[in-house]
Amino acid sequence: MTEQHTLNPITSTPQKIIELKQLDALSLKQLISGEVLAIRVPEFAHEKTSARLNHYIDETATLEQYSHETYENGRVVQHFYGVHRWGTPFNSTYGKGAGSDNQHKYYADAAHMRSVIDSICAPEKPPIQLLMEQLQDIWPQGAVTAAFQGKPMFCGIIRAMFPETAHLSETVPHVDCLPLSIAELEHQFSANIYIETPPAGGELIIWDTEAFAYDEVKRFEGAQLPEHRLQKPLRILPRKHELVIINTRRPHAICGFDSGKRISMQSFIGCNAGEPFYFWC
Ligand SMILES: O=C(O)CCC(=O)C(=O)O
Ligand SMILES: [Fe+2]
Repeated sequence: MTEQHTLNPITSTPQKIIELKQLDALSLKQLISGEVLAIRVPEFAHEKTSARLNHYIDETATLEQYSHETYENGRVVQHFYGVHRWGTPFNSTYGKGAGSDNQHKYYADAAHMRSVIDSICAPEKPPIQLLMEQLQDIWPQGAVTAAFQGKPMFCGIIRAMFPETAHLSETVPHVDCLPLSIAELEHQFSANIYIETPPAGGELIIWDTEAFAYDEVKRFEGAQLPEHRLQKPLRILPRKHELVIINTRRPHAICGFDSGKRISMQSFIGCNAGEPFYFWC
């Protein structure tokens, strides 16, 4: 991508990024309406849980490249933007038929990862599970593991970034949007719980522009996002153990860093009026 998206010093609009001790329904409504662009909950993950997960990721887990999909001439094209992953993401099934090996692997890995992550975090709950339970308490329709194809999906993939490749994400603002053919969602959010953060850098940038509609997501597939939608970047420097929720149909990007690691447990969260929040990744 070109220099034009290189991130400048950021103008801040503090009231659009809110920080809470605990999630509440009003803040979620503001996120859904677009009044608020990000919710931050510091100290969301238990210190011990982050330590246990980090230890396992260092010693045992096999990391792979996490790619981001675009569609070019109707074909799914996967790009590597410097994010590694532990766990199999749903976008690995895109462009593969029903019953494909990729689909079998996705659901098999989802079940496997659930039990591995549960046992690493025990006796605590995995942070993404804690989030789902809090939403069950505070949101009228609660929150569920998505099963858009009839089987429970994966929630809580591990995303890991390292100094050597982290910068690849910086100049490539992206939006994440589940294909309409899988489920029609009014809104798509992501929750990242940062279990390791670098000493400096690694900011999450979210642009203050309308969330992209389905037809806009389609129009800009495989292309640069339009410059006029990349005018007002807001910067979030994630803290260790913090939860950050954003609308992933707004352009966002991650800044590079020179040392340390940046690791989060992530899930997408789908939202339709009158329905529970749907978790998947
Ligand atoms: O790592 C982050 O801070 C954001 C990750 C991201 O792009 C997403 O959750 O959609
Ligand atoms: Fe994203």
